[in-house]
Amino acid sequence: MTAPALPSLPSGSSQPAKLATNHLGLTLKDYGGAPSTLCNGCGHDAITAALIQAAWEDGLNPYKLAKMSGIGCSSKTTAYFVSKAWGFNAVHGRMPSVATGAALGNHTLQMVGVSGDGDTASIGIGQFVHAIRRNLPMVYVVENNGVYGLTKGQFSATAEKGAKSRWGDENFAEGIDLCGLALELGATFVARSFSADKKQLVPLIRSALNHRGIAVLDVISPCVTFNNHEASTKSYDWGREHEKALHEIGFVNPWDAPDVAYGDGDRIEVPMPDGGRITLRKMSEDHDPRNKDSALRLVNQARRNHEFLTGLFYVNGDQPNFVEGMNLVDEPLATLPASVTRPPKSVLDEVMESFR
Ligand SMILES: Cc1ncc(C[n+]2csc(CCOP(=O)(O)OP(=O)(O)O)c2C)c(N)n1
Ligand code: SF4
Ligand SMILES: [Mg+2]
Repeated sequence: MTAPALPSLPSGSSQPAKLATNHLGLTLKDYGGAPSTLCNGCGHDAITAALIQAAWEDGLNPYKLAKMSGIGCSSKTTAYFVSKAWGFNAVHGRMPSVATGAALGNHTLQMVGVSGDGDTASIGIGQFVHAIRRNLPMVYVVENNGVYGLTKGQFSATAEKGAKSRWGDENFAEGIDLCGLALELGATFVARSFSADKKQLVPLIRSALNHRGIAVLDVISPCVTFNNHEASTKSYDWGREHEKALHEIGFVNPWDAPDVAYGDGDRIEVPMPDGGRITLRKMSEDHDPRNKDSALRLVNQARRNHEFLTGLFYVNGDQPNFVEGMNLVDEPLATLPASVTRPPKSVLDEVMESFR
């Protein structure tokens, strides 16, 4: 990915004056992308709508966004939002390595990765593990439908043991719980949501966008073509009947209206590094998302009880991210002149001499 010379943002003057604008003067439409080619009703498209809404509400600069993905129906999502942003569609399961390079090349970009359960938990699991271990500064969305949608609905590694396929065969292996895995690996932001729950998903994405390290968002996203039948635990019906939200979540940026109201009573506020804050109002559990032991207990309990628990499990905004740990210069490496990035032979000779 080459370093962007940032063009100025459109004035929005081509939009009718009545359309609402965010703090950059952009309308929701400015955050749109190419028309989706996914099946009608696919959960992934609802996540796209939530991503667009969150990016608009949060006033994300489209020219400062890098959308990263792998391969799968889910990985096509990055084409369907913020068309003015940068983007890279990597090899299957290899998005984290490309994102790592992009983060080092230009650490001023906001990185959003979109992957699938196959792309992440099957072929890409090694890459996922190291992106978390390094606290790569990115929002990592897994559009989790329990199957390889693009290749006709085989079970993925997140399908529960005993889950039935559309054709009636049974999954013999235990499924991987991506939130549990992320917590064990030290992820600094871990949440689960449901593609049909936009009210919860939008503030979760906004919170993730304002996190300084890796923000893992496991979003259950029904595949209407291959995994939306009666025996599925990743269908719309199952999700709607079983979803148990931990809390009512909101996100407030410094430029949001000061009178944004989130009800009182059992409310936690989590300040974010850039001055924004996450607001949480207790719903089903007494859980403080700054408490990792409690997060692990809840995720494990939900897994044991076959419950579909959603919300923000854990957040820790204090840990340095991968780029901070690298002690990079302030200017993006990608825009440094060759005279700085390629020292002349005389400098290399000096280095070699110092080893003699
Ligand atoms: C190296 C490699 N192996 C296998 C494939 C075939 N393939 C394409 S997408 C995919 C699975 C995608 O599943 P998932 O990430 O869950 O996305 P979904 O389509 O379900 O959204 C597979 C196995 C490939 N493209 N490249
Ligand atoms: S096959 Fe499944 S995952 Fe792929 S677009 Fe269709 S509904 Fe979505
Ligand atoms: Mg899938």
